[in-house]
Amino acid sequence: SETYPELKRDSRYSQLRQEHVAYFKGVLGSESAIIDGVTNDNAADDIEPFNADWMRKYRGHCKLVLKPGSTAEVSSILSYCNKHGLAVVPQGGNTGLVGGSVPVFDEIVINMSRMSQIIEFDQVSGTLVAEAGCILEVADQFLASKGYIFPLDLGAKGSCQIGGNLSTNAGGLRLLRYGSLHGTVLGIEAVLPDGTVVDDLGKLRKNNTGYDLKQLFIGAEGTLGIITKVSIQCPQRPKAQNVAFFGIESYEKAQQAFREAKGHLSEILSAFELMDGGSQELVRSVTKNKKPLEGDYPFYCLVETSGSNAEHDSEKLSAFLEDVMEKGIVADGTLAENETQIKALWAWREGITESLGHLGGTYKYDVSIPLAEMYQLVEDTRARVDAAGLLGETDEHPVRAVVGYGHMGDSNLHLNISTRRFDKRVEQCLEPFVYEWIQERQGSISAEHGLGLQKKKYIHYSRSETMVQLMRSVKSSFDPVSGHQLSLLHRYPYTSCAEV
Ligand code: FAD
Ligand code: 2HG
Ligand code: ZN
Repeated sequence: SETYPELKRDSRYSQLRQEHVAYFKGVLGSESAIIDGVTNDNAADDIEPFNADWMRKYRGHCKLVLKPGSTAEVSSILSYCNKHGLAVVPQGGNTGLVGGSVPVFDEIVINMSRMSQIIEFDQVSGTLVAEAGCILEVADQFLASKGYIFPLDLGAKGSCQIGGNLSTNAGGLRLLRYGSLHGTVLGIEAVLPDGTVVDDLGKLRKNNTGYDLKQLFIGAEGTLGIITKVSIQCPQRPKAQNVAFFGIESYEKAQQAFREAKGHLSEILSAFELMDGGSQELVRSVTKNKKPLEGDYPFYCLVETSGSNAEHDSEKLSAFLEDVMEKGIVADGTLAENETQIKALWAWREGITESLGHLGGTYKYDVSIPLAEMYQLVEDTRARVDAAGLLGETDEHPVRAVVGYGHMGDSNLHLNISTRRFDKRVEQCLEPFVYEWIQERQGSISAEHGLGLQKKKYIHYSRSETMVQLMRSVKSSFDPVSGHQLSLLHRYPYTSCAEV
């Protein structure tokens, strides 16, 4: 492939032939469930969106997209691919940010968008069962009509699917409040590489009978099987939500504000997000929206509360704001007074990824580092890129800005290097520098986005050889054929044809 000259297609994987396509057409029945570029040269344009990722950074060359409509169809497809040595890549909403959701070479895309039904909901316990292709926002709107909320929220909610969310173990904006999917997911149904259906779609909160194997699929990025159904515990939708937005003079003070927020707001605190001045300036330059605060600050925090009494929560939030301003921790702040203002404030945080997407290419590092040192990574990276002569305001500099933001409440930083165009010199300046920096501090090179193609080869910066070997053996038990023969670990399901 010209896209990845450093990677080689593993020749043990078969090339797609007409007879394979004929089999899949028989399984799927409906014309709209298959995009066939193998026997039809005119399908290239229709296939393109399935080959390119959200950032336009990763691109495959698949010629066949299959959209199964049932677990039985997923099972027939995988079992046939396994027998015939055909490589596949599972795809949800294709909003992943690490190059995991698109092919590398000519893997068949198994797109889950047709499996989007809500299957059942229990009004008393709050248990939702849905197909994996259900869009996160659709699930959440359904739950809103019942007085419940999906325990995960993120900027891509309008496109990402719950099966994709589980597969990346997405964290998002309210992990602080609702915890990780490892805690809220009650059960899954999945199909293994050989077509075996794993029925672990339990609805029990407690079940200590042996290993909790469903946990392995959460965050597996499709390497162990395709998730087809999900059962998840949903909390009551909070009756009241309030949001405050602060301008802060230093990172030190942002940490103090976080401590104070926990003290003042305790059980109603539902998000504490950090944005640096650079990230907010980029959002402003794209959206042209009026900034929430008059002045410019090096840091901003967004604090959200979710509770059952708007007046009581708002009093608490105002008292908190007053206190931190009096103590000189926060330089300026504003409180949203209604739903529209809440949305407008959140847009300054949720809209960063999309705004950066309009400006060119972004190199993204999604990392966990102990809070005290978290922002130092942004400063050190900026200094390095600058020293290499890559950062500047004019077109000959590939890098426009080095910014940081993220889920401060979870010690999860998003370091983003916004470029005018993707440029290998920038990548070489950043990698392995960033990964080494994180390793020195025992951080994680993937806090919530996964490894994908981007970080597959860097796993050792965050995991010991023993851990990687254990992961290999798990992969081999779920996928004896490709797991064993190719020792593939990450990103590639059972049968991706990239040799790494
Ligand atoms: P895809 O991108 O299609 O796939 C992701 C991975 O899962 C791939 O490896 C794919 O092969 C695999 N996969 C997909 N579906 C299945 C399935 N049914 N079975 C097995 N494997 C499957 N992530 C966060 O953690 N927190 C955030 O706050 C956040 N915000 C985002 C904001 C924006 C604007 C964007 C574009 C992305 C954001 N992301 C965030 C990244 C992304 O991980 C999530 O959007 C989401 O979890 C991916 O879901 P998806 O359905 O798009 O999956
Ligand atoms: C977020 O928190 C997402 O907004 C995306 O995880 C982060 O674009 C990014 O780097
Ligand atoms: Zn995030």
